[in-house]
Amino acid sequence: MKLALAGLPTSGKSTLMRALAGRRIAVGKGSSDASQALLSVPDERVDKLSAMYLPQKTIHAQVTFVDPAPPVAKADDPTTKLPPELRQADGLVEVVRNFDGGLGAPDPIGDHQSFGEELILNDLITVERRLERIAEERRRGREIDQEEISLLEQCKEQLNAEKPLRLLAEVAGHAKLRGFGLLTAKPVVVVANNEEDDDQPPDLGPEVKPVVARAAIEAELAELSEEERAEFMADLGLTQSALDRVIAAGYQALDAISFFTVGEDEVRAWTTRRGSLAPQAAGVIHSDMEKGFIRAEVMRYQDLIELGSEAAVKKAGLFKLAGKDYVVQDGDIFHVRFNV
Ligand SMILES: Nc1nc2c(ncn2[C@@H]2O[C@H](COP(=O)(O)OP(=O)(O)OP(=O)(O)O)[C@@H](O)[C@H]2O)c(=O)[nH]1
Ligand SMILES: [Mg+2]
Repeated sequence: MKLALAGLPTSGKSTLMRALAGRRIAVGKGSSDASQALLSVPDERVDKLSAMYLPQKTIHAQVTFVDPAPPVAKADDPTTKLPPELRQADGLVEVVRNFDGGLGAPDPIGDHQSFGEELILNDLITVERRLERIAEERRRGREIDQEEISLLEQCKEQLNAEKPLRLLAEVAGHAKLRGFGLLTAKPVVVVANNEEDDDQPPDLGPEVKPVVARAAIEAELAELSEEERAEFMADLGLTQSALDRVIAAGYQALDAISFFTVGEDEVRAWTTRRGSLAPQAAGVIHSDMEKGFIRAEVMRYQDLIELGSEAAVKKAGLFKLAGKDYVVQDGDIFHVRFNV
């Protein structure tokens, strides 16, 4: 799963990225690329499972953050104002400037609104271009897809009313539109990049609850040793880095769920799309598990914590056998039975 940093120029995306990069899980190719980082998603459930099983390895869910390079905008094409990477992302993390930093008094609500308008305009152009192409195909006597036209028209109406497509989830999430990467259909988390001495969330309108971060401080923290960091944080009166909240909020916004595998060797969180069936989820662990899927034995995280052990969950009759049609739930603990 991939989250792209977005927002107006100089809102602090690259500064936040530098801070996040300090947390990257180093794995192979691209792990030193400053504009991308694979990160561990903080999840108390994983920590509790780990305390119960005392495994050799504990692995949290993972999410990639990218900071696309600022695009070279062409005057005659408004869609070039936004980096193309935003379309490919599963979700957006919109960074809003709420510091002066010599850039002028911040206007977070104004910036948030104008960025929203930019996204809407971008989608409107995508939709209109597609409709024009279909009209062209019709003129040439080609067969056209009425359903796609109807979906696009509904999108157009929504966008013309200056509303994001995520409020029209069934239309925007339709398989026929998925390939367009419509920006306002994507889940979004707003990060307010605050002045160093300010921990209050700015007012961004009634529907937006921003995560407050101070990117400049976080980026400085990221460069310190463990010891220096503790000292610096104490000086600033900080008990926790805001990065945990940024990562967790971004992950939670995605249309994804976490399920777990547990054992003495490893406790691990995995990510799958909401609505995934058991074999698909098993396939996230290993493709052989999907191919040779027989069934999964499933416990609910909550049951395990409340009853204290796997044996107690079994005894209470809360251990389920999940077949190929089982829809995986967030917090399921899985033992997959498969053959190869
Ligand atoms: N005071 C202060 N300055 C910041 C903060 N975050 C970023 N800056 C400064 O603001 C300027 C822009 O920050 P960047 O991180 O480059 O912003 P950006 O969003 O990546 O900008 P573009 O990539 O050009 O769109 C830089 O001079 C940063 O040092 C912050 O939290 N506080
Ligand atoms: Mg930048």
